[in-house]
Amino acid sequence: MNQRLRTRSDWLDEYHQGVRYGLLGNLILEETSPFQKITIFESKRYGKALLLDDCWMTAEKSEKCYHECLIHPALSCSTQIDNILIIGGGDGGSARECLKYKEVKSIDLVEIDLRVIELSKKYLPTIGGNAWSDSRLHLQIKNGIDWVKNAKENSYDVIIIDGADPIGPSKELFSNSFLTDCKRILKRGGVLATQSESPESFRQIHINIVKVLREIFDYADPMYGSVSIYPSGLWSWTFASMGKPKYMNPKKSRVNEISKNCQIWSERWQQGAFNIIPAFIERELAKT
Ligand code: SPD
Repeated sequence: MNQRLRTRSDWLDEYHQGVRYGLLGNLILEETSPFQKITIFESKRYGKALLLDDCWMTAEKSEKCYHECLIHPALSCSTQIDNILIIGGGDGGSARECLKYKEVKSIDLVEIDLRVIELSKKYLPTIGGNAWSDSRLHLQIKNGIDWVKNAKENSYDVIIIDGADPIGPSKELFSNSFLTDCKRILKRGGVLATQSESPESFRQIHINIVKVLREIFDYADPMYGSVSIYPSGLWSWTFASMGKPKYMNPKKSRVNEISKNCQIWSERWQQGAFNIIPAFIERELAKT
């Protein structure tokens, strides 16, 4: 029998600008929370996966390509890493990566949608792993925009923004006002890290967020890597800091502490990932 035809009905696709990005597998669950549509899908290639509003968020066997890249340039480089704020990140992967560092004393994980946490714990338990039971992790089921607005000045050493694409509840996470509040609550010497979409399939959004961060912070630079389940496969994370580009120089002791436990991230990988900025993006960012 023709294998391609036989399995056709089991494809789940994210549609974006006339292109579809799909995985073969079985639908496990679909529900609508007060905030968004949530889907759990068991894919043959990458294991169980989470989609929000029909967009791929994470999958058991590809999540490290995303979470390691978002977390380690910030945590290996920030002056201190005692107090961390994660906005979003309800699947637990970002918290798990932060908790690899003994220096981390406390993480506030502010997730707007409790169902994302509940379903991630139930269907994707390997992504959060031991983070869910680590006493350093404090779950706050709240709106991240309000949390940042109300937080005291200089309250966090590192801020991680692990949101979805800028539609639905994540739209504000790309705004000037939210990111200005983030700067206010970030300690000097600290690093802000955000997922910043694809320079190919979300080109203008990508350019805009780097420009906005450069207006607010003294330094902001995008870093590039591959997340095969996301539109185009080419993804970016952007890091920002004051005084100097703190995120460029990992501390040796922290590199030694975590690098054996990483699949993608290493000091060498990080250096290359900042340097592979596409030429047209560099030119766009240079324009005022
Ligand atoms: N297009 C997908 C962008 C999603 C970024 N966040 C994923 C959440 C993983 N913790």
